[in-house]
Amino acid sequence: MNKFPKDFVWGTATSSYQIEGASDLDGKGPSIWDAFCSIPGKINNNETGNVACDHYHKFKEDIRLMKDMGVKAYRFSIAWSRIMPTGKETVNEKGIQFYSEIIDELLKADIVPWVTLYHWDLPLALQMENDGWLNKDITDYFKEYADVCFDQFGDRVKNWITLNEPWVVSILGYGQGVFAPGRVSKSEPYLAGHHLIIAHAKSVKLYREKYAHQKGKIGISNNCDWREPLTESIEDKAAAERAIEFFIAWFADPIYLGDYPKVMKKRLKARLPSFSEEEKELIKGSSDFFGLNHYTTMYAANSDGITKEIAVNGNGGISEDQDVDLSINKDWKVTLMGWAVVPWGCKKLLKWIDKRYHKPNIYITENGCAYPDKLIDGEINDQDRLEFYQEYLKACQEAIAEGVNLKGYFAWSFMDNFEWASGYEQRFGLHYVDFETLERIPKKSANWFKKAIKNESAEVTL
Ligand code: PNW
Repeated sequence: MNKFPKDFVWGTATSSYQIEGASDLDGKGPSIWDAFCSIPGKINNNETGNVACDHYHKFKEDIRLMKDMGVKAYRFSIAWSRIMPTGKETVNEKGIQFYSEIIDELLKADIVPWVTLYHWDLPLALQMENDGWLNKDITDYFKEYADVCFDQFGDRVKNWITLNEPWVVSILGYGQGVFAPGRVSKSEPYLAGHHLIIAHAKSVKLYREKYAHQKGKIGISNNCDWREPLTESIEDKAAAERAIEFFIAWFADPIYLGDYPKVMKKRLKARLPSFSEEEKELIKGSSDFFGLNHYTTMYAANSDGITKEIAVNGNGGISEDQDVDLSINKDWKVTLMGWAVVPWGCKKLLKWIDKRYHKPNIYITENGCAYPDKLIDGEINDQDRLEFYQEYLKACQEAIAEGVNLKGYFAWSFMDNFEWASGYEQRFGLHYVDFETLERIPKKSANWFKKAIKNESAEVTL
C-alpha cells in the first residue's frame, strides 16, 4: 500500500461566515457579507449566514466529531468583526473568548489549530469608511488586527494563514461583483490584489519580529485551478501557462520571486500597480509554507480575440486580459458546482508550483466537492465524494512520490455550510447538516476519510 509520510497533516477546513451564525451576537460588528446577503438577488434563495451551522453554539459538538474522524488538524478562520466590531481600535472581549475556547477545545482533543485571519468577512465599517481593499490604509488596519490575534492566541496557535484566496477577493469581489463587496470593474481587482499582498506581508513581518518567541509558522492560502493546453500547439501551451500565471503567480510570484509575473505587467500596464523596492523586500520570502486551495481543471486555448462565454462560475479571471479561452472535456465528471473532477490536474499543478517556486513545503489547505446529498434511511451515501477524495489524494501521493514537498491536506469542508452566493444548496461537507434542526451526520465520505487517515493511505475501501 502506498503510504503518506508519518508526519503528513490530515485536516478539515471551514471559515467563520460559512459556519458560525450568531451574526450579531455578543458584540460582533457587521461584515460585508452580512450586508451583501441582505441585498435581494445576490444569494441563491436570498439565504444568509445569520444562523448557518450555528457553530457559535455547537463548536464543542463539532470538535467531538472531528476527533472521532481522527483528523490531526483543523483549519478555521476568525471573523475580524467579532474581534474588532468596526475593524479598528476597539476589541470585543466576547469575541476573543469565543475563539480562545475553540482553540482550547481543539488542543484538548489533540487537534492542531490552523487559523486563517481573513476569509472574506471584512468589517463593514472598513468598507463604508475606507473603501475596503481599494484603500492602502487597510494594510495597516489588517496588521493591527493580526497583532491582536497573535497576542491573544499565539501562545497556543502555531500555524497561521494571513489571507484566504486573495484571487477570489479581487476577481469575484471587485471584478465580477458576484461576491461581497459586489464591485464590478476591470481595474479594481488589481488594486485590491495589490493591497492584499502588502497587508499579508506587513502582518508576516510583524509576526516574525514581535512574536518570534511563539515559534509558529505563517503563510497565505492561494487558490488555483489547473490549465491544460487544449492542443499541442505552441499558442495553446503558452495560453495555458499565461492563464496559470494570471491565476496563482499573480500572488505567489511577489512572495516567492519578488515581483509580479512579466506577462501580467506587459498586458495590464497601468492597471497593475507596481511595488516600491522597499515593498518588494518586505514581500519577498513572506511565507513559511505554500498554502494551496485547489478545486478543478479546465482546458486553455489561445483566444482568437473574440471573448466567449465560457468561464464556469467565474473561475477564468478577466479573460480578455489573458486572451485565453477556457473549456472542459465533455467526458469529465462534474460536481454540482459544475467543476470538473480531474485528479491528474492536481498533480500537474503541484509539480508546476514545486518547479517554479523551488520546492516549497506545500499544504493543500482546501480541496473538495459539492454534490446534492440526500438523507436516505438516516444515511448519506455520497459515493461520488468518496471517490473524489480517493482520486485526489492518490494524485497527491503520486506527487509526493515524485519529489513534491506536499506536507498536508485539508478537506473542504468539515460540514455542509453557507456556500457564499450559492447559499446552502451546494453541500461540500464530510458531515451532512440538516439546516432545519442543525443536526450533523457523518457522510459515507467522512467514514472513508477516517479510514484513510488511520491507514495513512488513500488506497483504502469501505
Ligand atoms: C473557496 N472560483 O472558494 C473558499 O475558500 C471556500 O470558502 C469555498 O466554500 C470553497 O472554495 C468552495 O467554493 C472559491 O470561482 C470560490 O474559482 C470560487 C472559486 C474558487 C474558490
